[in-house]
Amino acid sequence: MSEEQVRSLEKQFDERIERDEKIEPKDWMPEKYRKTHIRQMSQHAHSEIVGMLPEGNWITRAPSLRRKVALLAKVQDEAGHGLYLYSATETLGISREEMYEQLHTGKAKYSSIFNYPTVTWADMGTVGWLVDGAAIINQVPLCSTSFGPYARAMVRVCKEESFHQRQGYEIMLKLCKGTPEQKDMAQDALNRWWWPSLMMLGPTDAESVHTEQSMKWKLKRKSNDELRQQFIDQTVPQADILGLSIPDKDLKWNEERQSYDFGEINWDEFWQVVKGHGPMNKERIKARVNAWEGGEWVRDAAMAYASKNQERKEKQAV
Ligand code: FAQ
Repeated sequence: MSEEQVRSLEKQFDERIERDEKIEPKDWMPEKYRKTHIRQMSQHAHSEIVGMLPEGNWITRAPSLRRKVALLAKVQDEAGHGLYLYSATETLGISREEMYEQLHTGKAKYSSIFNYPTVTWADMGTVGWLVDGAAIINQVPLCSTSFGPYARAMVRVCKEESFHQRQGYEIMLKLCKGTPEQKDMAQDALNRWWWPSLMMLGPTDAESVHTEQSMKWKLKRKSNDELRQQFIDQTVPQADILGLSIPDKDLKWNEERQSYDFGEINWDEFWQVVKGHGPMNKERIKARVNAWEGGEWVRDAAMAYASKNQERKEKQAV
């Protein structure tokens, strides 16, 4: 293809983005657009799958049958989100095996938040309340992202995340209305998860290398800092209802901005976690690699079954 033809295709592509048209897998797209989507969407899929681990840890220890059923359903939903997202990413020409390989070798990232341990039952409440709360704020704008399969997957994901957030908040409400020990447990969980939840929304806009281009392509519809502010403004009143205090001495309502001012985020901690040195990074990857290796016989059996079926069909057709 000549340079002139590429320029003309790029122009048509930019115009489609401008008109808010969805880009579909078989449409022409710039190579960078394809690669950026593979990066973000596969990282998103990995986050959902790795995100099952901190909560999976509590399924056998949930304090009642009702809690167990709800947690089990939530973790299953996360598996489903991962699978939609892997399928949507495959439409861009990368295989699932390649994506897994990138996760297992550390080439692809997944959300920093899942590298923290879930040490008490209150962590299940806090993960639902804060982590799913932040995930919804990040993902609702993705329902109108420019790449069709990603945008459509996000609609269902967001509905389910909303249930997840409410089940987490309900656990917190119950603990906060319980004994002083239960309330302390809830406060302790909030103290540990608050800052990592703010970090989850990504580096500051000044440090974010992808935001500018991703906003132009309408992959991202809001910047990391905008989402973080929205998350804080939404969550502080919820903490007030619970009677819990946000562990930030600089948190203050700003009348002029009609938003909360907040304290300095420890970005060194964030980058350490992103680079693989968080409290649970090694365990998380080990669990995924073990699941992949341990599942080899299942994949082999499924392939053998599929090829036997195919042979049978071919014989019947003769
Ligand atoms: N952790 O230039 P930016 C969930 C990386 S799903 C690790 O700002 P971008 C559901 C970033 O990749 C949670 N790395 O990047 C659930 C880039 O590195 P790269 C996941 C991070 O893409 C709930 C570099 O830093 N959600 O929670 C993080 O424009 C409960 C520079 O950053 C999504 O994936 C981080 N937190 O903005 C499941 C949503 N932040 O790739 C279970 C879709 C940034 O060049 C239980 N993704 N980095 O090597 C997004 O919206 C965006 O990708 C951002 C980052 C906002 C995460």
